[in-house]
Amino acid sequence: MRKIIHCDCDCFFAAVEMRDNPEYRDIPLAVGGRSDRRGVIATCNYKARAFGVRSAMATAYALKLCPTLTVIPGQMEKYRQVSRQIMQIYREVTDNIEPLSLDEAYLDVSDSELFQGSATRIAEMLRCRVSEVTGITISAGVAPNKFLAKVASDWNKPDGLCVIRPDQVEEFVENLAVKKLHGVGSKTAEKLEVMGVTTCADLKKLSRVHLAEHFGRFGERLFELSRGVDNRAVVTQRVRKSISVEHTFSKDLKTIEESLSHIPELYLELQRRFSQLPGDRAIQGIFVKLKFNDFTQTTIEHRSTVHDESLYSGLMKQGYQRGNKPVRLLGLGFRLDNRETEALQQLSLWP
Ligand code: TTP
Ligand code: MG
Ligand code: MG
Repeated sequence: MRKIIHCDCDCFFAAVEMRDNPEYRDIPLAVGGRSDRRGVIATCNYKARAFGVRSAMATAYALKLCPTLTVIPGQMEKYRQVSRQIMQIYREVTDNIEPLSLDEAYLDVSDSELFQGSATRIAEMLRCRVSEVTGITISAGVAPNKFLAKVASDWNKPDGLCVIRPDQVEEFVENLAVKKLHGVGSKTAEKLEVMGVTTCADLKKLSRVHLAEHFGRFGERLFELSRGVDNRAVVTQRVRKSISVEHTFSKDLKTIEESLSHIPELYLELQRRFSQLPGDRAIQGIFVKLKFNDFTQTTIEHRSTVHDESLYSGLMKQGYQRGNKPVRLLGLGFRLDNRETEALQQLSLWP
């Protein structure tokens, strides 16, 4: 049983600006691009959120929702520096850290002896330390796995803590909306809703087979997540899982023959990139990606430890049939076999 903490800063870019400029603290504030340049909001403080302003929203629209919103440009270098400072505080607790972005990280504290191994108290200590040292508040989630820790850190935001103990997992997950599940975007959520599924309790009623029929490989994942199961480890250094080459064509490719004719050049480039990977990497599969002119996309994979150009034609034909429309983007790739790399990494022999 793991003990995972997920930490995430509250309205990170805006929080740094509010810390450094007291006049911003009590007004709706956003960091983002200018409305007259079709800019978007990177983030905003919680005062602005009360008006409905959100990340990735057009600044012009945000100003409609909140006419008194102050929008300022970002200072990435400063945010990076604060981020480094925060990650350093996490590192005082454990080396088992997986940063996900500038403002968030997973920590695996399963083996920590701090506070007699209480992950809850470690999380509280981290929240205090970060706020004292950097003047930024973070929210933390404590749970037996990554997926739940991440959901939990969002639960009592801002400046909050949420702990999901192993004996609370079942009840917590049953009441959880499926759109909170890792990997479930708006499309999957809609599809599930049509199937009558909005909570994990609903999802749990569907069989493995049924889920696989509707969602392919992701069905298995849904089966597990809806039961609160997530066996992903905290990965300290990222290991490359795949390598690929993609090209968007200036004119859509109208026929399958036209798509097939681009395999040789893409394959050559893929091989070149593969040969530049550090170490001696084995492959465990190959894949083709197609994006059609309506921006739908599909990926076709084939498990294989060998690769040659001809294997890609078959995959591309299959992929093309799924859409049967002009193609705007083609990609070829290898799935890499990471077992050896991961073993080396555990021995710290990998760079
Ligand atoms: P988030 O952690 O997603 O958001 P946040 O920290 O601003 O707010 P919350 O309290 O909900 O965690 O992202 C961290 C930073 O990344 C955010 O401050 C700005 C940047 N960012 C963007 O630039 N564009 C985006 O669309 C998002 C989501 C974030
Ligand atoms: Mg954040
Ligand atoms: Mg974040």
